[in-house]
Amino acid sequence: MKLMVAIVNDRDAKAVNNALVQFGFRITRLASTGGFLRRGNTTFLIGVKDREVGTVVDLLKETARERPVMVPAGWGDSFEESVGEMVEVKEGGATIFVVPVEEMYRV
Ligand code: 2BA
Repeated sequence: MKLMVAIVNDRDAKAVNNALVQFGFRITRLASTGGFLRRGNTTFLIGVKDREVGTVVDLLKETARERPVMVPAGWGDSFEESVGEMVEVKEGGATIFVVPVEEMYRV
C-alpha cells in the first residue's frame, strides 16, 4: 500500500476531487499554502494499492493544469528587490509524493 500526497492548485481541486472519487479512490483534502507563491493550494492524501499509483498519477495529469504566473523578480529572496521587473513561474499541475505504508486500519 502507498500513501500519495498530491499538492494541486485550488483552482483544480474540484476537478481532481471529482475524478478521484468517480474512480472510487478514498481521499482526504487539506487546505494548504505554497511556501513560494504563498497562495492557497490543496493537499490530497490518497491511500492506494501499489498497482493504483499509476492511475492516480494519470488522473492528476488530466485534471491539474499548469499555468504561467508572473511574480516580481527576486520574489522569495528579498522583498526589497521585488519591485519592477516581473518573471514567469509555473503554477499548478500536481506535485506528488508516494510514501510506502506499513499498515492501515479503519476501525
Ligand atoms: P509554492 O511553493 O507556492 O510554489 C509554486 C510554484 O512556484 C512551484 O510549482 C514552482 O514552479 C515555483 N517555485 C517554487 N519555488 C521556487 C523557487 N525557489 N524559485 C523559482 N520558482 C519556484 P511546483 O514546483 O509545481 O510546486 C507547487 C506547490 O507544491 C508548491 O507551492 C508547494 O506548496 C508544493 N511543493 C512543491 N515541491 C515541494 C516539496 N519538495 N516539498 C513540499 N512541497 C512542495
